[in-house]
Amino acid sequence: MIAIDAQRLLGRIRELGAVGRDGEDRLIRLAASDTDKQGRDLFVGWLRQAGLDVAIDRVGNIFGIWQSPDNRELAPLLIGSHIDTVIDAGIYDGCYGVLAGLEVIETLKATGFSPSRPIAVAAFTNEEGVRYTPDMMGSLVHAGGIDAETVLAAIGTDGSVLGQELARIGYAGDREPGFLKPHAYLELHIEQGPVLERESVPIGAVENLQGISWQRITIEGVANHAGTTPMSMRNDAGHAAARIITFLLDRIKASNAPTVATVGTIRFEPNAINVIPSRAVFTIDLRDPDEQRLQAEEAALAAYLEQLATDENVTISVEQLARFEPVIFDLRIVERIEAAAKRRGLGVRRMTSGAGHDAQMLARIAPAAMIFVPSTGGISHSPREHTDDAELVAGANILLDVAAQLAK
Ligand code: HGY
Ligand code: MN
Ligand code: MN
Repeated sequence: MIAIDAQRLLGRIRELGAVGRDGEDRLIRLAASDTDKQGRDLFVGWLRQAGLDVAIDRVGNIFGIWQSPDNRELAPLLIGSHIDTVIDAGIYDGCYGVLAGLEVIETLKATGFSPSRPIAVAAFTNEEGVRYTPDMMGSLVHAGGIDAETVLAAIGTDGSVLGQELARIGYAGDREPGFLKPHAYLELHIEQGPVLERESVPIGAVENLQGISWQRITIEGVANHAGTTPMSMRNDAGHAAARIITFLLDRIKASNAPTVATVGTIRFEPNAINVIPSRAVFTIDLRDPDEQRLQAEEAALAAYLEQLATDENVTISVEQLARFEPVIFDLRIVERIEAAAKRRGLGVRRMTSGAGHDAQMLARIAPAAMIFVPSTGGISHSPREHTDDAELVAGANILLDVAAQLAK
């Protein structure tokens, strides 16, 4: 059985993982930032070295395409993920799947494999959604779920405009988003959760992905003196925020459902020790594999906000930053992943993805599925993110096997 070049893949993961570190050695490559440019430039250099046709679309999605005169008319097999990161990230999230896609193409080329259709690897813009929302932005445009103009006008948490930033870093490409209509889509990714490691299973055949709801809550109160204002006379945006967060997280913790809720960002204004906050702004990340249950939790939160506004004498506004329903992946591809693992003597199990991925957007326009490999300690979105080399190589070989079948 052919196999990928393990040292080349592992070396590139580490080389890309060294790009975009700050003074405290934290890995930060937020979408369309200078450090994102550094990562993009490195990846495009590898695409060109591999002799692929490089195409960049108007929202900065990067494609490396292996095609020949006699197959370029056919819809390509697309393998992708992302190389933008969160703040203080690990080196595997997204990057592993993009570099493994390139590795698969280079391995197939080197072994004289002649695909019946083109094979392309993609690095999608702004999968993480940390600087600009929604997340999975570039793949959502590619899938026709949002138009390019809306995305290019997106305002970042730093007040920047995505389209201007892409132009500034040289990745406002000329191809029309969605120009590449995939025959099928594969994404290899670290699990970013505890399941595979806990069960000592090296390969996950991902059959579905949970629904995601991102909201920004803004609470308007009245600034006043912390010492002289009686508790009964306060319009305290800070206390209201604390009550909402406690309501939501206690409620989700008490439910026996797989629902998860996270408040990852919060700020007070004027943010002074002796001033009752006049404003509180925070985000809620709510997820559930069941759409009805996700809607029920959103409704329960909305009802609580309404009642709390009266209780605390504040005004509360909600902005929906992202909302994606759960996705079911293509069963035939899931079965190919399972069969490929068994052929290589690797344990495999079907599973749900807790994290969002570009695959959930590509699934709108092509048969798609994902392959997971274990995350040590189930940790991700952290510098402690880790997957053993042997597990990384095993996952890439499964990607190779399934890609070769789909491209035959
Ligand atoms: O938020 C997510 O699940 C993904 O990492 N963007
Ligand atoms: Mn990812
Ligand atoms: Mn991520």
